[in-house]
Amino acid sequence: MSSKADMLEKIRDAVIDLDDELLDKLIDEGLKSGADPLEMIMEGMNPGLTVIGEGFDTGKRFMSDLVIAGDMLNDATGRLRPLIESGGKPMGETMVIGTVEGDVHFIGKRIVGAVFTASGYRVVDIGENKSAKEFANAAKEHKATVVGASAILSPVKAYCGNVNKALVDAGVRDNMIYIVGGWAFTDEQAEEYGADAAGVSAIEAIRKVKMLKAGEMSMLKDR
Ligand code: B12
Repeated sequence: MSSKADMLEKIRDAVIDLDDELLDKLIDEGLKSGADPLEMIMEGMNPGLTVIGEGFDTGKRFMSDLVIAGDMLNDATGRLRPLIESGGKPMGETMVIGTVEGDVHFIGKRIVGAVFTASGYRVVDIGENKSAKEFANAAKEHKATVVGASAILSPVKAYCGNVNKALVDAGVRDNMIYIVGGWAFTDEQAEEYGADAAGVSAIEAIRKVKMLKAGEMSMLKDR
């Protein structure tokens, strides 16, 4: 394989062509050549998904393409996740993460979980289509210091406000960082929904949580 950029482009094209066998082969080759698993996902597969998503928006792609792309990505990221997670030294804190009510996307959320595992968190993934109460119950049960709500679809992003309210009502909101994220989530929306920060990628999520903990970013005051 000639270069990293070349490899990432081939991965992107395999996703665009919905060619799962080729994607598998490219992942093997990438791993053999020492490529970073997270980079293969974020800079290879993700740009391919954007092309598929845009095609779906403009009527050139169908629901079946989203389903196939989702299955392919689920398999590929399932293979890579253990490699991303490895090496994390447990530091005694728990993150609870889930996808909010009305939304079933989970691939990105699982990558966020893997990155937090790699940073030493015990990650409790409560699943998809979860109510605000389920987030609050899990946060309380597991004494979470970080709660992450994934909201990929635009119409469900406001539901993150319900999660914040449930965390406040359960009396656990003051002792944690509440971070929201997903496709095209903005910091302004995060603030409006009572979250301390928004992350549009797994890397941004862990970076912002570390900054909030270190006091390099301020927590939301009016929860
Ligand atoms: C695969 C896919 C699906 C699969 C999901 C498979 C699965 N189980 O996850 C299926 C087929 C089920 C699906 C269904 C639908 N989908 Co869809 N889907 C996609 C697609 C192609 C890829 C999503 C993905 O996995 N991306 C890869 C991961 C790695 O990226 P990510 O999800 O963005 O996650 C990263 C960040 O967002 C962030 N992040 C994610 N979660 C969290 C959480 C926290 C706490 C933080 C901090 C950060 C964070 O970090 C992640 C890693 O870096 C996207 C297009 C795209 N470009 O993303 C459309 C897309 C998300 N889908 C879309 C739509 C419209 C739908 C449907 C409504 C279609 C329909 N008409 O039925 C349904 C909704 C079903 C539902 N109720 O949820 C739209 C959303 C548009 C919008 N403005 O809301 C998109 C953008 C496509 C498009 N351009 O039109 N979809």
